[in-house]
Amino acid sequence: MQTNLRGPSTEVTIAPDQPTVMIGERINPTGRKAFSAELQAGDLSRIAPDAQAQADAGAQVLDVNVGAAGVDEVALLPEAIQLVQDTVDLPVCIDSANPDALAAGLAVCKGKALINSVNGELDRLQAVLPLVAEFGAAVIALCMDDSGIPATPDERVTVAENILAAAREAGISPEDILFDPLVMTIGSDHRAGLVTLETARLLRERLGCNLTAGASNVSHGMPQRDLLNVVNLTLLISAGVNAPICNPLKNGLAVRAVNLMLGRDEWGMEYITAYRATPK
Ligand code: THG
Repeated sequence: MQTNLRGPSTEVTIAPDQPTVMIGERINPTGRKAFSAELQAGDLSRIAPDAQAQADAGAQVLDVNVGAAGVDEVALLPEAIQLVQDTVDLPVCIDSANPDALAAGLAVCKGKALINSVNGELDRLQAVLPLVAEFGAAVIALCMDDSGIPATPDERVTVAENILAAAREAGISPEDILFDPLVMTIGSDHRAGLVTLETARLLRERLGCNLTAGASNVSHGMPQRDLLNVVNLTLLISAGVNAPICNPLKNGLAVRAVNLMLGRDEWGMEYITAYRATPK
C-alpha cells in the first residue's frame, strides 16, 4: 500500500518497502516556552529557520502545530503553513484539534497535505472526513474513540477498523489513511511501549496500512529523553511504523541506520550521505 503526499512541487511516497519518511515534529509549541510566547504574540519568525533545519536533517514532511494557549489557530495556522511552504518544498502535516483551523490550513496549503488527525469519535469523524474528501488530502487516524484510549492492541485495531469503514463511506481510500497506534508516556505505565508496538504489528498485518506515531511522546518526565526517544523510534520502525513523527535533528542518522539494517538503503548510500552531512 502506497500513500502519496505532495508539497508545492515534490512528491513523497510512504510504503512498507520504501525508506522511512520522517515527519518533523519541531513546529509545535508543546514544551517550547519561547515558541509558545512568540505564537501568543503573533510572531512567526522561528518557523522558517525551523522548517529549513528539519528539511536539511532529512524530514520529508513537516508537522505544523501552532496550538499554544490563547492562540487563534484559524488565523495563525494558515500563515504558518504558507511560511513553511515558502521556505521548503515539502508536504505539510496540519496538526490541530480545531476543524475550522484544519479547513483554513488546507485552503492555503500547496500539494496534498496530511491532516493530523481524526479518531473514532463520531463528532470528529463527521468534522474531519469531509475535509479529507473535499481537499483530496490524506489523514492520520488515532486508535482511540469516545471511550478513550483502549488498553489492549486488539481493541485499538478494532477502533482502526471502525475508522476505516467510516472513511470508505466518505469516499476516502485506505491509501490515504496513516494509522497511529498511540505512543504513551513510559513513565506512567512501563508496559505502554509493548502495547503500542504490538498494535503497530497488528495494524500492518490485518489492515496492511501505512503507519505513523509520535515517537517522542514516550519520554516525557524521564531522564535521558533523547536515548528513550531514539530507542522507541527504532522499535516503532521495526514494528512497521514507516512515517514516524520525530525530531530529525536528533534522530536523522539513526533513522537512516534503521533503514540500512532493514534492507531499505542500497549500498548504505543514504546512511553514508547523511553521515557526511552531519556537523562533526
Ligand atoms: N500522534 C500524532 N500527532 C502528534 C503526536 C502523536 N503530534 C504531537 C506529538 N504527538 C508529536 N510531536 C511532538 C513534539 C514535541 C515533543 C514531543 C512530540 C517534545 N517536545 C519537547 C518537550 O515537550 O519537552 C520540547 C522540544 C524542544 O525543546 O525542542 O517532546 O502522538 N498523530
